[in-house]
Amino acid sequence: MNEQSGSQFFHGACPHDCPDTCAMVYEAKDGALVGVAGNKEHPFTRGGLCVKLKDFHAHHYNPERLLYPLRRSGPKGSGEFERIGWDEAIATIGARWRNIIAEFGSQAIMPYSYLGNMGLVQGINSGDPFFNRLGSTVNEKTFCASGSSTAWLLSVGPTGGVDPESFVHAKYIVIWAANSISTNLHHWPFVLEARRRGAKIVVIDSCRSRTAKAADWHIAPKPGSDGALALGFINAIIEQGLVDEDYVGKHAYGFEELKQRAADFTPDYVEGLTGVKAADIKRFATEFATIQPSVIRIGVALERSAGGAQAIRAVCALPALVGSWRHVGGGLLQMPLWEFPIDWVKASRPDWIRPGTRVVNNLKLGAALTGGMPLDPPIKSLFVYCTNPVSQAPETNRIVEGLKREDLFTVVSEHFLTDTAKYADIVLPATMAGEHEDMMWSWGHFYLTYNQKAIEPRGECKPSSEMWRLLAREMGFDDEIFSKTDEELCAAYINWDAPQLGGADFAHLKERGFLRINVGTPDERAPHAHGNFPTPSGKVEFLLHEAKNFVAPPFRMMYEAEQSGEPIDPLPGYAAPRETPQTNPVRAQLFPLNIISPKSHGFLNSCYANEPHKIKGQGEQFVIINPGDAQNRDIRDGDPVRVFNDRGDFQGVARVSEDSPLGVVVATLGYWRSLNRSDGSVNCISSDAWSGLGRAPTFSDNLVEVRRAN
Ligand SMILES: Nc1nc2c(c(=O)[nH]1)N[C@H]1C(S)=C(S)[C@@H](COP(=O)(O)OP(=O)(O)OC[C@H]3O[C@@H](n4cnc5c(=O)[nH]c(N)nc54)[C@H](O)[C@@H]3O)O[C@H]1N2
Ligand SMILES: Nc1nc2c(c(=O)[nH]1)N[C@H]1C(S)=C(S)[C@@H](COP(=O)(O)OP(=O)(O)OC[C@H]3O[C@@H](n4cnc5c(=O)[nH]c(N)nc54)[C@H](O)[C@@H]3O)O[C@H]1N2
Ligand code: SF4
Ligand SMILES: [Mo]
Repeated sequence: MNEQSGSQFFHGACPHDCPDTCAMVYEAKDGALVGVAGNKEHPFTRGGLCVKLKDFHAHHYNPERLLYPLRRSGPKGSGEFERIGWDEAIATIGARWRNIIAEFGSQAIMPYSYLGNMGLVQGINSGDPFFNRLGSTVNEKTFCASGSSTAWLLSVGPTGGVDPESFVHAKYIVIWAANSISTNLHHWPFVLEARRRGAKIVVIDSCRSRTAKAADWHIAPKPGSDGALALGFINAIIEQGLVDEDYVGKHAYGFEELKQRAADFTPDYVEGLTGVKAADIKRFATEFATIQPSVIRIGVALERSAGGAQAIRAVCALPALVGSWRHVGGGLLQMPLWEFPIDWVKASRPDWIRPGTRVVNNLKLGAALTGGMPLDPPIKSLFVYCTNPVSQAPETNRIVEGLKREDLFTVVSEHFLTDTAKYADIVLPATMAGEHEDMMWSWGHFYLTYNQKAIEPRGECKPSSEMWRLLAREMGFDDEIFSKTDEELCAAYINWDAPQLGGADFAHLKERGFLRINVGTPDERAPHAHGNFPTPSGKVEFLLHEAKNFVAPPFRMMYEAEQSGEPIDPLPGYAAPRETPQTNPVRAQLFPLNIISPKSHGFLNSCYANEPHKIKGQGEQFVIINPGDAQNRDIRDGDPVRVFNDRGDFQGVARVSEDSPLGVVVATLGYWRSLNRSDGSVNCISSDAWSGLGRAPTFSDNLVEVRRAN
């Protein structure tokens, strides 16, 4: 904290589920948060904040913010609540839970959380110790990156891969199913710096995103066809004699088997599956192999179809085949998180889970609440924190149906009365980042970031940590973790003795606000120049032995990989999407268009999507449709349209544009259904089916029809 002109300055860390995890500086004056800026000293985020967070201080004072605990006073979903005190709220929850436990057992209670706050102390897994101690159902969290993480761990092991800062050294940069300019903004300058030094930028995206428009080459495969495309690249690399045989011989396992698998995926055959021209497949193979260092940034959207993670396994083979890993800036970037010295066991207490406790996945919430899966006992209480499933989870209409159940006791901890919180019986007001202490890891760079409390909480908001302490006391838990201060928790969840910290301590982090973990500098890091893959064979594994499906940490429960799944394909491969005109012509007669629902530029998932100035910047819910598809349906630019399938519908405004290829519509994510034209948003049409590996979502694997709305 520094003082200057009556202001005090504090270290901040953006709490959101964003790979950038910006280091911020809070400015407080007379006890109020009056400003926020990026921390200029941070080598990755370099002082800039995105459009979503640039007025983050004002977000704390949003007039709609929840400031007091509430109890429902009208029908579920009506939004009618009365103010109560914390004591009463906690006592009410305790009384209801004791009754539920007596009648149904503790597994009738289910927590439900996600990365609305990524902090170790206040975020996604902050409630794990409490709920594991309680004996509740375990909530498996696979909204994002579980497919790519599973593929990554199977192929290359828990390595951080290429440092995103090392991209400046690359000469051929492939951004595959990521819209970096919107979703990974602070990585983009490193990509542009590489271009200044002569690099070519290739974006592989099913629509013409902002990032695709800024690239040197946009390759547009049909949604969910990426596995075929990657196998086509492998085929073309092998057939054109571009394999780095020395590297493959020494550091890859299963080349002959992969070669056989890829043999069928000739460029002509792949053109038919993906829509990408055979000549382009060959050209990409040549450029990727010969313009070194070549590097691939794997976007999360790559996993969002039936064959998502299988496709990522194929992508993971590419840099090894051509020896990209030999070079600084060459190879692959999924997420650096794997090298962070975090003590997930302390942070989540998996050892407290009673043997045989059931697991319910985030994506199946609708089914779980409405009898769509066998659950004995049924879920009688749901505790939602750091997530907004009515906007973000698939099969939303079923979730709403479940949340309306009179016998379900729902508690939601929130900043706002979201589309989910509206259905709560008890609402608990949570602090925002300027009001509490926290420790952030990152899935987009190699820095730990520390967030100081800059001001007292507004109203009666409390940090998650304090909420768990109060609930623990109510339920009679006196374990040590429930009496630690936030500062003690921040310190306890990091392995300070780990070599990645190079002797740095918490005091050092608190002083500077961020800390680079010790993984080699961006100008010298080439982690797999000589192999050293942290896999069972020590090599890149194209071929696996007896591998079982599993859900990768950290997103399952932040600590443990479940290995008990079904056997999987030992090789990377192409698993076709479930819902396309080619793979499901019967369904496509009713619903002929593929929809993709990427992130909105102006919202962070559903955060900020209730703020009028943010909605103004982002525009109301729109549906991008190709002129050919629009014409067939008599839809003109600006027309209100209804998008639907048998799972539900939502309305938006048509944007007729070539940015969507023929047969594909794009509607970005995050809009609140209560603020949309109709009571619906894009996840009303999304399937809750898992991708084949890692139980990832299939948001890019859905057929819909679009009609003009009146
Ligand atoms: N502005 C903003 N930034 C964010 C977020 C946000 O909501 N808003 N959310 C954060 C979170 S939680 C995450 S996970 C990341 C995600 O960030 P990204 O990985 O960038 O994910 P998306 O924006 O969903 O999709 C990226 C691109 O993939 C394309 N795409 C979709 N399906 C397919 C497909 O099957 N194949 C191919 N090749 N392309 C496809 C989309 O058209 C889109 O342009 O962003 C984070 N950053
Ligand atoms: N169709 C479609 N659906 C998708 C995706 C997609 O691309 N397409 N992307 C998926 C992905 S990648 C993700 S990560 C998920 C994200 O889904 P969510 O994690 O549900 O995303 P958010 O909208 O950020 O929800 C966070 C909520 O937590 C609240 N919150 C923030 N901080 C705190 C806190 O400290 N305490 C408490 N109690 N609450 C807090 C916010 O107010 C907000 O309402 O969505 C998934 N859904
Ligand atoms: S949302 Fe991402 S880019 Fe924006 S401030 Fe937070 S970490 Fe930085
Ligand atoms: Mo995500």
